[in-house]
Amino acid sequence: MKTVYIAISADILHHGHINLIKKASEYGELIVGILTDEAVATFKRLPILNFEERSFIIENINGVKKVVPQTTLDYTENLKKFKPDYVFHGDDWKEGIQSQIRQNVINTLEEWGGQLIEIPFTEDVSIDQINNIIKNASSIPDARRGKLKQLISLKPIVRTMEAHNGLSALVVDNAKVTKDEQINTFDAIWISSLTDSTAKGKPDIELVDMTSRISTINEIMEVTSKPIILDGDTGGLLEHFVFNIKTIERMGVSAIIIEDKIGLKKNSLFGTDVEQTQDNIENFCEKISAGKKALLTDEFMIIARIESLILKKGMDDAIKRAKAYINAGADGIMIHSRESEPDEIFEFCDKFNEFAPDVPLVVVPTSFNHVYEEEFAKRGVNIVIYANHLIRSAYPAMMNTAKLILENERCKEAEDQCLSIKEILTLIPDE
Ligand code: SPV
Ligand code: MG
Repeated sequence: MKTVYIAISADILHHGHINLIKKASEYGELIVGILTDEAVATFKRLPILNFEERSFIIENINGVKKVVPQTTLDYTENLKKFKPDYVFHGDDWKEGIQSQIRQNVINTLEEWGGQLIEIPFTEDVSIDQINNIIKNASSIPDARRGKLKQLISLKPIVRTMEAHNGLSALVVDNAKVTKDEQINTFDAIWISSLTDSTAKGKPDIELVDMTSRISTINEIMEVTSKPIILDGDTGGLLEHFVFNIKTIERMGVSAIIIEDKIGLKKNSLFGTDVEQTQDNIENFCEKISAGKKALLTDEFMIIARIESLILKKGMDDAIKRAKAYINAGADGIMIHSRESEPDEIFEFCDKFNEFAPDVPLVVVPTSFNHVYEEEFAKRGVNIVIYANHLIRSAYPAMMNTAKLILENERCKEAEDQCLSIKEILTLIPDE
């Protein structure tokens, strides 16, 4: 009896898959590689059904002999293990991101004389349309809120980018780069106090009030489906925090990060150049505990942000606070630094892993910007936040265009810097 192998994620099942299974099973005993939850989350998007559910469906389809996990998009590991005589796939992977995966299949099969059989792609299935329906459905609050916790459990690191209005949020939601057989996208959206304030022409001193911040969150939620992490500044007065946090949770935000400062808050990247006061441990723990008590779901996360390194209070203080904040109920810790080298952040990570390896850890590498995500992930960081990069790149581009027009006293010279009129008219679809 010959053996046949196919690999699918099986999260959305359509007649194209059944067609493939039917044809493949005619050639021998069919083994179906099901992409693991980690693989689907890394290479596609968060799975709707988990691995066990997807496997159960597939192993009960006529013609399937057995299902096995496939941990990456690449088939090589499983092919070497099962040495199938045939691999089946639709003929739609000759170009684009999957072409290298296809080549690896051909090369591996050659080792024992196996064969790749490609069947015509089922034309009348629109995966884009199905994905759009899922995207819209997953933007509602109850579907969106839990996504951050899910991503933390499934991805080596949750890649998060700031947004400060609808347009920048669309960039975060839609930016996509194909690289080394995988598609890189952002996983989550950071609503930064710095960029939300800057976009309104205001300083980052908790001057932009909660009503205004909620309006920014709404604007961003209307056009995106990715999970949202809110920069909650100091959280304000405890008495206000417990109300605000309920509103944010109800809206479908996934997490709030509050920093252990009091008084007039200034941006952390000023460090000790300006006067900033750290809250005492007891007070801040009380705020965390009160916040946790006010919540209605266990999906929403309160992440405590430690400012000890920013304020030059030392590593021991940072570690002491991390322990206390976790004991008070914090669902995660953000450690911040404004050093250009990551040494103190790495030292914190190492120490943190000794007592809280399972508590999500967040970093914001604005100043230690040369560190790759992979390095952070290896050190146990779960979320990396690019906290201000869209607005910082937009401003010089706008200023440059403004100056070109002033210099030339007409707008022709600025044209090359701009989106074409056709592009801006079609950038936002009207339905
Ligand atoms: C923000 O983005 O507003 C932050 C991060 O709080 S930082 O600016 O680095 O303090
Ligand atoms: Mg901030």
